[in-house]
Amino acid sequence: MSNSNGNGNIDSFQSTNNNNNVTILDYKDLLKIKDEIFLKRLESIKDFFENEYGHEPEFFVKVPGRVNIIGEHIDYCGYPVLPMALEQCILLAASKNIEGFLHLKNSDKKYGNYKCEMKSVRIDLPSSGSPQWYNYFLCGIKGILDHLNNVLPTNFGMSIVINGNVPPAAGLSSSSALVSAATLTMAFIYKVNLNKNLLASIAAKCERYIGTQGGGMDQAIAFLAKKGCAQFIEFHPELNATSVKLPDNAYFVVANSLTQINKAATSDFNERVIECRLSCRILAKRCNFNNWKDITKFIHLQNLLQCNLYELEQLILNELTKDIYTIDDILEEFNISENELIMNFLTENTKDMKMFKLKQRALHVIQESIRVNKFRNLCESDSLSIDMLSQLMKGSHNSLRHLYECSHTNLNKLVELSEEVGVTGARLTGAGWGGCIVALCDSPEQCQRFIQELKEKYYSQLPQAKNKNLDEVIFSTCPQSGAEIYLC
Ligand code: ADP
Ligand code: NG1
Repeated sequence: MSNSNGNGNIDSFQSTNNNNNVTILDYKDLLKIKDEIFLKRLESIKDFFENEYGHEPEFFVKVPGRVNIIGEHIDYCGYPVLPMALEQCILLAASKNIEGFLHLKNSDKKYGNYKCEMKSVRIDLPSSGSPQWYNYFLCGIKGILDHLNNVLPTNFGMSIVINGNVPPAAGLSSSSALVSAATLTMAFIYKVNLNKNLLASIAAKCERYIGTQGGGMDQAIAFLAKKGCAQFIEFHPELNATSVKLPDNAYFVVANSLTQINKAATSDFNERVIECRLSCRILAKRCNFNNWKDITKFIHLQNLLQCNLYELEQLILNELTKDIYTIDDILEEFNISENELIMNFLTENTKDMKMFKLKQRALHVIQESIRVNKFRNLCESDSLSIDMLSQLMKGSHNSLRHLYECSHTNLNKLVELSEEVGVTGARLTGAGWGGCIVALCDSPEQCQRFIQELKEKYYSQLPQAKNKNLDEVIFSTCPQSGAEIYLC
């Protein structure tokens, strides 16, 4: 059982890549540094690729999923978050082709083949339900095409095989791992600068083609993760990741509630983003900023006000007094027409919103940001205890449950069971409304006991858990490295 720094499984390899570019390794070097399971997985993708396309791939791309330790639903408000990369990742094998086609094949048959001309890549989203899986890949392609102003060499195509083991739609960022893998593959083939910050920003922007207004945490950790450390990721004034060493006696467990939720299939995620933007604009207007319409992120407002998070919290309590804001309240507040509200303030899938819980959402964002700062400071202090970190994680879950209303009965059940068996630091991770919790244990023994208890008390009662390999559903984890390229 590895602790939060991954000790016990440290590989001696040190990347020679000392700039901020994605690491590129020779396939043969991997034999020295990766474990057998990983190498077997690569071999089988290579075989699959050769069977499908009749030749070897030119390179592989690896992009990890992530678990967010603390700092939920605040990245799109501009505030820092604290995730770490998982071992579970998207792996793909790729080569150029000269027919000008994009061929996508997935080793998991539930994701059917896809083919299109590279010059006519289009993301067609359904009017309801989840997007087709390949659209996430197309987002990455469009991201690089946008970056290159759509200049594409003629007869340029790509043949790809994808293999992923990040549990999908579970808050562990399988979608961003896929989008980021596509972005990196395109960037590598097109000889775009492989700067990690640049690629993370492109991937964050282009994933919004899928319809959700994410904040960039997932793509940032996908590229900027470092083995052995969590990352404190800031988005302002620019994207920046600082390694945070987690305590030696911290052991993180991820437990999947097995309630799946595809963010792009419902309006819940975007509704929260909209509520945050509206709260921010109301506060900006009340503080007499003429450009209030453009002030949509709390961090921007905070910088303009030159205040601290506690002062911003007080401003919210003073100004956003209603529990529920109606459309009429918003129109009156901004002195705009309903048409302008729909056109300029709402998104396609939030245009029918009738009620807005502005105070609750704003309070969550500011209080969660305070918790992130406390968590990071504790990790760097001598007076740290696992209990103090646990209290912050518990506070985060309660806020997500009651103020942000993005939890789920099964997530709450997992958190309550955790507490019952003595693990107080447990919270939903990722977007919520289903998916996983992350829990903090203080020893390998507690970790093992905890996993066992949840197997008995939660999974044994859950119909969805039947016939599942529970080791993939509940597991301990420690920080892994970010995106890499392996040359064949
Ligand atoms: P998450 O929280 O995991 O990012 P999302 O709902 O945003 O969840 O995205 C999940 C979607 O990403 C899946 O429904 C599927 O379309 C796509 N996806 C994830 N993993 C894979 C994979 N291995 N192969 C193909 N598509 C995948
Ligand atoms: P996941 O858990 O991958 O659905 C989403 C957003 C993040 C962040 C979290 C909540 C995307 C791609 N990801 O993550 O940016 O806002 O929710 O903290 O939209």
